Amino acid sequence: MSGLAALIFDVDGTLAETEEAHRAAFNAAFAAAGLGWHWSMADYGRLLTTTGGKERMARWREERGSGPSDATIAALHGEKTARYAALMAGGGLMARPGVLALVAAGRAAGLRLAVATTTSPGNVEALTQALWGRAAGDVFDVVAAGDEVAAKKPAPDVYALALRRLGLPAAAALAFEDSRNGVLSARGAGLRVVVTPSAYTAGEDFAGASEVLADLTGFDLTRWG
Ligand code: XBP
Ligand code: MG
Repeated sequence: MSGLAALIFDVDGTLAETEEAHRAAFNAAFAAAGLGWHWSMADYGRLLTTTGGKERMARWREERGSGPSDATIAALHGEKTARYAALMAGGGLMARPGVLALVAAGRAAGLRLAVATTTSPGNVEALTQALWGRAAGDVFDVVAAGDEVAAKKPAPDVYALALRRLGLPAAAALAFEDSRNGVLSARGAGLRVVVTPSAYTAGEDFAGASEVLADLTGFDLTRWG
């Protein structure tokens, strides 16, 4: 794997099936605020095409024709994030198959490891604690997350930021994604991307992906020089 120097992972849906925890946290925050909003799985599946929790709430407001201000949405999102962290800390979350082994294999092979995600740095921290029992900075060399970029996926910004922080050209890295928006983002930054569709993204169009796999079990890094 001479030319490959880094692996860049999406978080939600790729490292673990987290979207049901996100949905539960959103609904709990809505209920606590007495907002009268509730997202079913069908609602959430549709809304997920809008990346970012605040942006997703704003879309729901627009679709309903009225709702809370942007400032209230930001506060609700803070409440949702706290509830999500508590759910992660409660235990029970599993990495998707092959993820822990691939991260360990990448480390052993001397590759640098990064995250490029739409969710917040705090949620990445909660997830690495849940999956590895370690801080995000211990598991990953670089974390590029959420509102650090102006435009979220499918824009290439978050992958471009991860590459900048790694100090590597796109050709030296491989991205791992679960969604069409993620593929568009990674490809926009010039990266090759492997897709493992998740519960909510199965059936999406992954055109542009180098490979689409059921999961990362037995993923062979030596094929990706
Ligand atoms: C994940 C997202 C996120 C999460 C919620 O996209 O879109 O918005 O659903 O996280 P990706 P926040 O896997 O492509 O990064 O509420 O923290 O935004
Ligand atoms: Mg994802």
